[in-house]
Amino acid sequence: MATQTLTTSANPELIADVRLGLTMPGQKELPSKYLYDDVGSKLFEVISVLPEYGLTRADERLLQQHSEDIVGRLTPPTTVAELGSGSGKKTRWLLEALSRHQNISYCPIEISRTALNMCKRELGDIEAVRILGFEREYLDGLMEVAARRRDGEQLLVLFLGSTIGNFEHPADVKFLRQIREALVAGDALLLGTDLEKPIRQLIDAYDDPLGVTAAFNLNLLARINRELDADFNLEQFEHVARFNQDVGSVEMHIRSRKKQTVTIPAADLSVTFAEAETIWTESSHKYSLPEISRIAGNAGFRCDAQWIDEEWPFAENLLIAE
Ligand code: AVJ
Repeated sequence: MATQTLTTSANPELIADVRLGLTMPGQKELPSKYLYDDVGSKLFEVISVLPEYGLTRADERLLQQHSEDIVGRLTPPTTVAELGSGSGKKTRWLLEALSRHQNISYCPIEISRTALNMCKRELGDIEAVRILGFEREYLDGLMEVAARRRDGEQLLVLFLGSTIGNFEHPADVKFLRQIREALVAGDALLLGTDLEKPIRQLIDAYDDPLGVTAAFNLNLLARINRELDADFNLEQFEHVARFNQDVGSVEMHIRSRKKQTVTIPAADLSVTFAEAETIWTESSHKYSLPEISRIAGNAGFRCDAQWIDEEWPFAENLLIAE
């Protein structure tokens, strides 16, 4: 017989965001950051090796091929701060290139302790790199790293994997500006951005035939069941990926297969869904090259150099704070 474990200390921020998002008049929504609990993070790792999803491999290829070039444009001594440590795999190339020229500190900033530990294990063997993890929200962590900076030291902020694309415009510019405010002129931001590509290819990438992305998306409901004791019946919801032409983003939604009511006791909430009504769970923006220069400029950076993957259009952008 299945047993249910009730969580005694539910995350108050999750509760507040669930209440806000599921009682919105019109389009219901949930913040995409909640896709990444332990299950979701593992599912994303699987997504990143699917043949249909080329984004992560493009990011890794660019960093592997161009790390020396990228590092050559910096002005040492450099301290590296990474927003979202990920698995640490693609950061290795950069850290190895940097550490051929200098001793460096690497400060991964990550709200998940599991991810932080994984990254320390993955990168802990590189000589001349000192790892200092921050279990913080991105901007809080970045401000702390910036506060510890020594005179004459340059900060290199890594924001890879096109996570910037998950910020709905103009929130992307706002976030870049907040990064800029933590920096001083001459500091650098290496920003990974997924680029425009044919819609068919994008839909395959976000609605893969194995159903991994569907599981990744629906895990958000499973998580709310686990953590807030809700009773979402996952069989009565389905994953949807669509391209929103107006904004140039792939959107993930969760669609209710029928009219139904769900209760979420820890949020003291009961929510009714109409048949085919959706919860919007993520946008993933696909950038054009002029757009990248524009948002960088609006946030107080100039684009110093750009490396582009031809196989899966993706750009690494080296932005310098002005
Ligand atoms: C983590 C930002 C790279 O927007 O493509 C993958 C997450 N969502 N499949 C993206 C994601 C659905 C993702 N990034």
